[in-house]
Amino acid sequence: MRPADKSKAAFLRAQRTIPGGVNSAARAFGPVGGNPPIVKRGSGSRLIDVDGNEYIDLVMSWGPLILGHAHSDVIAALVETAQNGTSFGATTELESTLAELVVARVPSIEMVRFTNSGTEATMAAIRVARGVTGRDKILKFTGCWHGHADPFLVGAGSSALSLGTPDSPGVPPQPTLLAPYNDAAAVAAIAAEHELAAIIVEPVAGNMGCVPPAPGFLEGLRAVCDDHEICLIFDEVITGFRVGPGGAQQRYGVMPDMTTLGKTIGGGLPVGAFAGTRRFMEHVAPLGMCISQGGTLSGNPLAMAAGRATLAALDEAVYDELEAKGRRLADGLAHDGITVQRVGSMMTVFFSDAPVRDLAGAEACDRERFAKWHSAMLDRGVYLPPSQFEAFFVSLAHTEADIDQVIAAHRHALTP
Ligand code: KE4
Repeated sequence: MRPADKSKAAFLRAQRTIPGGVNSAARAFGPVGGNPPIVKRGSGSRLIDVDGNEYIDLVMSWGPLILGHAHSDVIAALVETAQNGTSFGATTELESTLAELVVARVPSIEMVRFTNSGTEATMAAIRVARGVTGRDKILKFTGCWHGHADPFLVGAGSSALSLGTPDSPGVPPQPTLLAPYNDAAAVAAIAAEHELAAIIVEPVAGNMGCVPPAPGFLEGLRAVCDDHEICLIFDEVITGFRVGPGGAQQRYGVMPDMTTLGKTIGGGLPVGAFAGTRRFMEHVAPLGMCISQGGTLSGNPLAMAAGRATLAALDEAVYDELEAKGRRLADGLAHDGITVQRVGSMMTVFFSDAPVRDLAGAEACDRERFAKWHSAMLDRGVYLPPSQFEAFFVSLAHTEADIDQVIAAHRHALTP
């Protein structure tokens, strides 16, 4: 067993003043048991906890750290930028630089507004869709997570799902309709019956575990939105710049009306963005209909600098490397009784014999076996999300030796 006295003491300390000792419910170890390692620092593909234990990190801050922890380019950009001040509440050229990178690389995006989180981005995107269409109802998919704003805490995935409150207490009735992921026919039926402002979807689901879109699913959503003049929103907070240089919309060739981004575009700093065609974005305050959005630290220089440094390192060639590393890991994790589902460098080990194509499939997985596996992997120095309903990530910092070490730990963890 790895030493854990300092982590246990630090976790007890955190729980005295912070609910559950965590500042995000997704970090709670309830679904897997045991105490979470308390992190001291990260470097490359590694996390080191306060007891000095080292882990190969596959959470990577839940996706942002596609270059790895404390990448020299990101740190240098932060140090240089911070010396000029950390926030002004006024436009800087750093914002335009990152916005221009996003517009140049994500095919459907003509304009972008930065926020401080993915939650703020999806919240704002729905508001813009409602304002421009004049409709109230939205449709999301059971098991998808779009952050913790009220409209989305209905049939929600990620921490809401793993902690048993997919319909969170404290949320008044919402005009949010639900459909099973990968069921375009159900969406068409709902759209025929209800006047929808927007359909919001994770183009590759990550928050019920990694569930790729079935062939024709995204195309079906596009067709329904065209038929009924509904705003199609791709929530690419995870997939943006993760599953390809232009995100999932470029990988699958389906263009949304609006896109939300986060994680990778901030390189580990707090960030989000809602973006889309001018038809929608030219009504964001102070323009057009003046649909409200604000944020003290939105587009702040540090997040912009870290995001720019990250995207600057993501040329087309790195996606071949990420694909190869993702494939190597997924192939090595394959085993009887489990299903590994992957898109690029994001993936999930489902404790299920059958492929998972929606929430019902994810919920049918053996979560007790997942919990045992998670703990055994942690004991063997591999840090994974503490829930069956999450994706994990390979970064450019993960070496083939790291990947082979994870595979070896996995094989031992599965040995009865
Ligand atoms: P943030 O508010 O956490 O920056 O972004 C919310 C969000 C929006 N859309 C998608 C598709 C997301 O995956 C997320 C956040 N992802 C979770 C993990 N599944 C972040 C971890 C957490 O909540 O602590």
